[in-house]
Amino acid sequence: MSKQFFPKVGIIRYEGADSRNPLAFKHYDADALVEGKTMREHLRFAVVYWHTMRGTGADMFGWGTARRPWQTGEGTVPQAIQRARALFEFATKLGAPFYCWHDRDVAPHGRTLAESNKNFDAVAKELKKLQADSGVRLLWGTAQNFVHPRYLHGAATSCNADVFCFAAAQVKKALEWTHELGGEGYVFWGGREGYSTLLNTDMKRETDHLARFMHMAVAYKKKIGFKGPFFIEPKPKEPTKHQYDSDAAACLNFLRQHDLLPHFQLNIEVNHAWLAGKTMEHELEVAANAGALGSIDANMGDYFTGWDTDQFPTDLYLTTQTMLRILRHGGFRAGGVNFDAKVRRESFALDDLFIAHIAGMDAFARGLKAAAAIRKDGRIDAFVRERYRSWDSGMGARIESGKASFEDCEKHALALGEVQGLESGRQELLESILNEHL
Ligand code: XUL
Ligand code: CO
Repeated sequence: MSKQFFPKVGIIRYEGADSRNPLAFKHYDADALVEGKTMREHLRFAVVYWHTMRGTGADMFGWGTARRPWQTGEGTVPQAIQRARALFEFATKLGAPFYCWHDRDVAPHGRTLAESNKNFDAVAKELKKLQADSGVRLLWGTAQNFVHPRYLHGAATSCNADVFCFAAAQVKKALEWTHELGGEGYVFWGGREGYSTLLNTDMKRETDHLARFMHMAVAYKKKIGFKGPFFIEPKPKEPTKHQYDSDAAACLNFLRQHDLLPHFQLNIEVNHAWLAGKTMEHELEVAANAGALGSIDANMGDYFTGWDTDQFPTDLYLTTQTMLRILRHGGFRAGGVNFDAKVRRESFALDDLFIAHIAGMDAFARGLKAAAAIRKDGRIDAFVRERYRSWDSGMGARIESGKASFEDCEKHALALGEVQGLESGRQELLESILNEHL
């Protein structure tokens, strides 16, 4: 075996709820069955290249605090290959079946597009070997169209058409490698696709360009034979003030308006939902109801810091509500639970990377088990069914089937005199039933 980056950490094993070993799973038992599928199949965990391999803990006020044994700066291709080996050692020891990348996480920016492409090719070839040796697969790839200064006004929505071409070229290349590496899907996160002031912005033109860009991507995907879904990742702000893909509903509206919906699903991220003033379960439900529930970026924000802190998801209410929605809608197909999360600046030790992922995986395993137990218990589902029973027959059924008019409703209401028998919504009862399973 080549050089190890985590020599003090072995394969992380399931030891059960009584274990006090920080480097063991207490709840994630990959082969255990839940609703007839293994936890591994349900959760489809993925490790991200950007935070886990390239994050240093730097913030707007201070330098990085973590020193990693692989190189973290922009670096060279040989250093990027070392970093790739570190990622695969990490994912293998953790038992994560998938990973995700941006093109520029994998390989350094070159001075020109041609040089960047060459760097990417060199490292991606190594990724292919590492995938084959380890069995770790690519959940999704994406193009990093937001770090380089050329994207300061946006990428696909830039006021400058040349910038659009650079962004298109990057997505083209990233799609080719996603396809070559057997990626399950491909993500678009419009990091700079938005604006800071309408005084300098032609919003109609920018969003039309974004739609044109997506249609080009669909055409290219077909051309190269990539079969996985495209995912759009909503986020309302940060870095821009108004991002066009602001939440699930805005994304779906954009996709429908531009005849793109058949080609796209959504990648819902917890912290982005919160920035949009929505819960994760709300965003999942909106996506699922449009047949567009694709994948999730698992993290969470901080209730008091109103920004994208990308913390590891350790909140059991969050993971339970998330897994309830996901189970209800039939589970992931091409998507999975991708840890778009970073260790705190203060958690700079190397083994914190393992501990944080274990905490997130255990929290999701508990959420999965609790969600399955709540479904088996059946009281919450039965309550919801009962709550809408007036729609199952009589006037309700006539309205649902489109057979009733306003005049019919008026006649019905006049005959009733007043609504009788409104029932309690019983939120507290339902919350306490959920708590019984935590
Ligand atoms: C940024 C974010 C991205 C996307 C991929 O907030 O979530 O890392 O997941 O570009
Ligand atoms: Co994300």
